[in-house]
Amino acid sequence: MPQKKPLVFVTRKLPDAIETRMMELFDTRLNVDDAPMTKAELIEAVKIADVLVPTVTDRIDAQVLSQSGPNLRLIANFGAGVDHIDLASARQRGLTVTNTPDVLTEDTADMTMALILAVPRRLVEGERLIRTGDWAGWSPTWMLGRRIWGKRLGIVGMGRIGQAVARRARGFGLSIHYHNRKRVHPDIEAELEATYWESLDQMMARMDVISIHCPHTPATFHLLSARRLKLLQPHAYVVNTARGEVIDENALTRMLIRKELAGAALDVFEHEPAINPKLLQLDSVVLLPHMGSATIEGRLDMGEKVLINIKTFVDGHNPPDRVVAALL
Ligand code: 8YV
Repeated sequence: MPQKKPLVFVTRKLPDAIETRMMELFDTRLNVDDAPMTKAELIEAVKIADVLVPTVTDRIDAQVLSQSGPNLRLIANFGAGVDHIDLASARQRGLTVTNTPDVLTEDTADMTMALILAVPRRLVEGERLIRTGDWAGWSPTWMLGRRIWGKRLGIVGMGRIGQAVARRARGFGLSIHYHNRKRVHPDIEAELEATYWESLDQMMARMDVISIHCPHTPATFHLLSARRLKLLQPHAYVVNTARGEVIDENALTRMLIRKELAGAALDVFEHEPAINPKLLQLDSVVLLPHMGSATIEGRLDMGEKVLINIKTFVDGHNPPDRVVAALL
């Protein structure tokens, strides 16, 4: 007798190639219209699904999980960050949770590097001037930015993405400093000529650019609090391609308005897709709509990882990218 295929619910539109393979392998419910699912729709899905494939836009909280049916055993997240999933509840309910690490490291690091360059060199401001027809011609003292070469970059969170950013940044003449829960291996420190700061406060006070690369967890919520942001020097820049919740967005905005900071480049926000409207008025910020890992290649690789995680799990093996591992 052929085995019944597992029922897989995909919450958002994924690349066609991934969806097609998903349809071949599993009894799959797609969301081809790509409308974000409401809480009620998520609850309906977890009631009957064997596997849920959410993304960063789905809040899989304790309330949603409390309604899950007896079949739900795997949450195969499309994305590396899992802060939108209540992992404690998932663990309690004996669920396995997987994610898609590694494959978005280089793309996210590229975008971070672009942002590290964009604000000090006033890239977007300059482009806007051209489009509005406000460029009257070159002048030696007009549109001056700040030099990157020779400055200090403070990386908060020296995991895969932090290290990939450090490698790029060295090519641009930045010296690498970092704060991490754990000091990285001496070989990596040596390769990157990186200086470790056990005290984030101490590092913040000395850097020219701060870039965030830690996950959002209860421990890192508002890690860059109003108090910590005040430690930054007025010529410093803040870059965030990790999670908005790691920075107190309102405190950052206030400091930018008062010119207590030179600028910020943000790809993520505390209440996405809502943004503090005051940020939109500022020339000293570059704002992107959470597109750090948004490449066609990256999305296909992420989808492949999701497929492998589901397939290995339903075949009775440990999926490779376990964030929460239920005892099999
Ligand atoms: C993804 C991300 O686009 O993977 C992550 O954690 O932040 C993004 O790069 C998104 O999460 C997909 O769910």
